[in-house]
Amino acid sequence: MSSRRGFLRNILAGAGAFASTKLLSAKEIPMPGDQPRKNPVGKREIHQPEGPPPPVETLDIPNLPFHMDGGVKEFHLIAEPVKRQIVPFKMMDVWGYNGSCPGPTIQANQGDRVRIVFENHLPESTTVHWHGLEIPIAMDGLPYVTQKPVPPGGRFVYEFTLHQEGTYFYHSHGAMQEMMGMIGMFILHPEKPYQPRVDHDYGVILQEWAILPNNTIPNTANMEFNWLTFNGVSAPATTPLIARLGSRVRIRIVNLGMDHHPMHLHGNQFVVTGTEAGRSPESTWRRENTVLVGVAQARDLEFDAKYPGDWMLHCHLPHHMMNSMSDLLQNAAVVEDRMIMTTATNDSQALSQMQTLANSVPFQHVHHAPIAENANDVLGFPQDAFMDMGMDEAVAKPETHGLPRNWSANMMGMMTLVRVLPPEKYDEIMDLKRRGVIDQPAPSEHHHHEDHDHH
Ligand SMILES: [Cu+2]
Repeated sequence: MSSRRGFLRNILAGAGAFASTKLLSAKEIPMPGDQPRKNPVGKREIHQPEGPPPPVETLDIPNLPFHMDGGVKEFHLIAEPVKRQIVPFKMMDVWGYNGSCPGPTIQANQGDRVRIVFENHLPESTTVHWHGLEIPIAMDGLPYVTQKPVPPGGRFVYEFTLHQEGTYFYHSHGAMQEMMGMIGMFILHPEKPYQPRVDHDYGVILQEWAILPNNTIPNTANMEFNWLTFNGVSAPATTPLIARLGSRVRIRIVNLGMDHHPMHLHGNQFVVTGTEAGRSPESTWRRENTVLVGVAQARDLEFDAKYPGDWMLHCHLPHHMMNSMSDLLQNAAVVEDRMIMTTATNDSQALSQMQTLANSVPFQHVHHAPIAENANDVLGFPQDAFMDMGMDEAVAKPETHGLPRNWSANMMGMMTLVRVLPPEKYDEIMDLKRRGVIDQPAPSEHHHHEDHDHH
């Protein structure tokens, strides 16, 4: 397999000129909650026993704005096709709501009367189902049974009173539309604040996609998922969850896909304080560090952030800790001993494809993870050496400020970091966020190869 190492080297060394593209907007999203924050996040006292609970942050996903119409909170929700960049080198054509996939997060309070004016900008009929909400049957969003499907260009007004609290979600009730991405979080803040109070409240939606190489449209009937996302992006494009040292953190995780995900947090124990049915009694809380989030379920985790560090939060299924390499595995030299079906390509076609990819994304060198001289003589090589591709610059944002060089190289699929930061470092990142500054990591110690640059 003499071509293997050369192929690998070409992939990994092919660092194109760095294009300073801003891939994901890191700007702060205005919160729809009624209660404005009394203090800027960075100045908030640690672990306040009193005061309004923080709003939920679904990183990489906006909130759905509302306005008051008399006593009713009115939201406008539009189903439509969406382009979603999963990682710097992969774009998806999916369906979602209001330009976002997953759809924007709806936040309301227990006791609110809400009206969701829904418009369908899809080329086919759809409805919206409110998962777990106890509402009148006419509002349930089940096509033909509780309402007529909303035709393309049509609209339907959902209106109901929210008497529950907890982590819920909305989604299309068409199975294939679900797999095209049509889900969003629906947070119901409790009338009586949960105890103990948390300082950070994050939301994460788990999804999976089957996208063939050279394609951008998910195959919604396929069972081989090659892209696994948190809030519509895969690591290393996932935005780290920032927590101030000494704070209490809640993470709400929702799963809508074909697989269950054992979600694991490094270095900390948490308790599961809620499910898709709302808050659980404290007597049921037990210490865990891995929680299985089944399809259609929600799990709220809480823990005290008492250990400083960048702790990984990830799905522990190995195949969900990868980004699709099938796009890259079209080279017979790499593929011949693996059961991976690909389109027919010869070595030079595959290499030129790889070069295009390498030139479009500032992959970094992997000199930090060297391979043995005799690597090609070892059966099974390459495994992770094939996968590690750093792209710190391409995914840089305020929340990645200060991470070690090449942190992104081993981040793939359903992974993110929970960064428990001492107050000064925490404040620094909050300040970068407020000012909308995209932090650029320190330049690599290694030079970039220029010989494969654009011509
Ligand atoms: Cu998983």
